[in-house]
Amino acid sequence: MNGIVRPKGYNVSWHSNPDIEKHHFGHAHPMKPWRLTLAKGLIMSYGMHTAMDTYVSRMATREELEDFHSAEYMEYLKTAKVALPDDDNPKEFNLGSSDCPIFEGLFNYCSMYAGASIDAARKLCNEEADIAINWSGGLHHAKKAESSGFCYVNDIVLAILQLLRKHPRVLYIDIDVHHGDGVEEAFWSTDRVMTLSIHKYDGYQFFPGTGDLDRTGPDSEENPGAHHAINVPLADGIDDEQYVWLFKTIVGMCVDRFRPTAIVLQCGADSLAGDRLGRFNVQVQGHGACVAYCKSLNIPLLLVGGGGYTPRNVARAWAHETSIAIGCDANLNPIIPAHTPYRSHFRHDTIFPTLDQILGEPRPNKNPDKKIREIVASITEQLRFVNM
Ligand code: TV7
Ligand code: CA
Ligand code: ZN
Repeated sequence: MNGIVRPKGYNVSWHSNPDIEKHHFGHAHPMKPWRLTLAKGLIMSYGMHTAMDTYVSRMATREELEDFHSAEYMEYLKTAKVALPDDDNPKEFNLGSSDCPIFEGLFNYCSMYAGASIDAARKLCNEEADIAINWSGGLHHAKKAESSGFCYVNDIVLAILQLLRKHPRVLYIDIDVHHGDGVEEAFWSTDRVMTLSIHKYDGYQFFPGTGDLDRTGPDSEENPGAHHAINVPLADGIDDEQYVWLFKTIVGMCVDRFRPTAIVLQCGADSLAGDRLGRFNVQVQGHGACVAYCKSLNIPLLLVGGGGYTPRNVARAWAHETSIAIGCDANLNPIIPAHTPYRSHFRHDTIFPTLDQILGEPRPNKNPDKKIREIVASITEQLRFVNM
């Protein structure tokens, strides 16, 4: 068929649950769990599932959720009554805003995507997988006792806590267009997790408004977390060439200095060109090159999803990245198989839609090369203080 062969001596585990995809945030809300159905359809129509260990994920238990979240917040999340969002009366724990509405089945939705990330992390811990994938996870804004930016439970923090049971050092990398503030905050005071987020930053307006270059960790040198937060603030329109160069350069330096024994990569697809909320001009190729680079490091790797608000592009990116994980990307026919479910969603002005060609007006690039080099210089300086 498409030359999908299970890689020898290399295991990729894929964690998903069709029940997650059925939840709705509300009519106009940009977060559409249904994009996962579209991605899964693409992955399966290429036959990629035959090259992975596939698991239908279970719900995280209350105890597991409370490894990070407060019991009061989890109780409220479980019992909150569905109501129309009201921004003027933000409820307890920031629940019930238009960003974080209380919808039907909310607690089950959260438990399921968290369960999938926890399971995926455990596969890496017991060495049953070299790469573990949960495209329904990556919800990086959730705090200990607060929902934020479409995120209620922080599955990434929960997965990293699992990894830390076995791994001395975990590198967290976040290529979502938004700043990974929840994960950064959770591990702010430890030197066992280094967090690196690349994001759009304009000082105040673009959500969540944090992630400036000089936010590198606690100010006190006595605090082990000092220098272990890395932020790459960018302007609109960054292209593949700049983005991939930055990614490889900075991740390469982090790995050299920090020597992580596990890596978690949040693959938020809202950094792609044409995203409804994003501002960048990254292509499926460039986004995927970040995944390929992490794989090439030969360190246990957890891939999670995240943002992504133009569903056909999200599905393309995550299907392409699944093919990179199992190593069949070079043999894949770029033309989307005729039997792909919802194939018409991928068709625009072409009869034969492809996996890599995404639709989206290029945005003017506001990132001068000089600025990109200055960011690298600043992070090089920061990493001199990290000595493992
Ligand atoms: C990880 N941007 C999450 C990214 C979270 C971004 C925001 C919206 C938005 C919400 C809607 C909606 C929207 C077209 C876009 C300050 C506000 C401004 C709500 C209208 N349309 C991730 C969160 C961000 C909800 N929030 O990183 C219902 O855009 O900027 C804000 C906050 C207050 C609330 N209003 C937006 O990608 C998964 N929200 C339509 C309907
Ligand atoms: Ca990011
Ligand atoms: Zn995002």
